[in-house]
Amino acid sequence: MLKRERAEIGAPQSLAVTLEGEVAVVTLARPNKRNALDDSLIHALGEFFEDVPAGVKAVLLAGQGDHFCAGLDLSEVTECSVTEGMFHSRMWHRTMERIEFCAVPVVAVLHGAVVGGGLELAAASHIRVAEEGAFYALPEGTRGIFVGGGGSVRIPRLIGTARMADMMLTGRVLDAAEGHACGISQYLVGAGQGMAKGMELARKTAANAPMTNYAVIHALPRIADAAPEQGYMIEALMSAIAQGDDVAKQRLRAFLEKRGPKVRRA
Ligand code: 1HE
Repeated sequence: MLKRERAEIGAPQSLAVTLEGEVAVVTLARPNKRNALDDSLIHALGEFFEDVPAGVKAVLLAGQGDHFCAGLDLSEVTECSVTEGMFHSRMWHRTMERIEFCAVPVVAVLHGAVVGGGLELAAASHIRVAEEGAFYALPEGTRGIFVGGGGSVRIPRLIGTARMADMMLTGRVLDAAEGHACGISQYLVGAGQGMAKGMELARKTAANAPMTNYAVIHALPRIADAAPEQGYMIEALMSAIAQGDDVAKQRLRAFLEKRGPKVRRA
């Protein structure tokens, strides 16, 4: 198994990156600050996801210590002007878009606090695995601010606008089971099992045809946002492109020649 330290590929201390075969494990590494996202960490995430190292086919995103992420580093914005606040939010948007529209699937492992910008970060990932101790909140309401990392677009897609409004207006905290039931996580596992499950899923996605992963990451959310008649056209184009790829042809032939995997009951 190939395992390299991020130092070889260049990143600040608050972001640890190791390569495990075809999966890059990207870890928020400010446990003393509960992985609060300061500018340097947001930049580092943006740089990593803008240019995922060659050979990486999936990313596992996690947080060091007892929590996934405490959201925005509040110490950095207390003196912000309106203009600085605007640019700050747009800077977060760039990073979150690089994650959502990354070249490869991103699996986030959620444990402990997944709050504010931490939930925005989780929402920009493609698959979320939650451990049973995870909890979700949007304390922006109680802090006198608003989400600024794309959360108002992505979080309602997961849990609906009404639930998000409730979390922001009342400070409601969802536990892992509630978060799972309302669509934050696709997988719910026991305490300490998140990384193993996340790695298993990341490896599964890494084994897909690259064009299928590309279509799911780039075409699916855009089709979902499009008017149906445009969605059907984008789907037809994407479908024809994916089918035309050599990898798809080989996989289809393998199934017909009894060499490909069958779908099994869950
Ligand atoms: C922080 C941050 C932070 C912790 N910015 N420093 N996010 C929030 O409003 C969540 C604020 N954090 C918390 O509610 C709690 O820290 C936790 C529930 C996440 C964890 O509690 P706990 O008891 O494990 O840790 P702690 O003792 O509260 O915090 C440990 C240290 O981390 C402490 O610093 P220290 O120097 O006193 O040791 C905390 O001050 C520090 N810390 N969270 C800065 N967020 C793009 S817009 C996004 C908008 C938002 O994300 S708003 C939500 C912000």
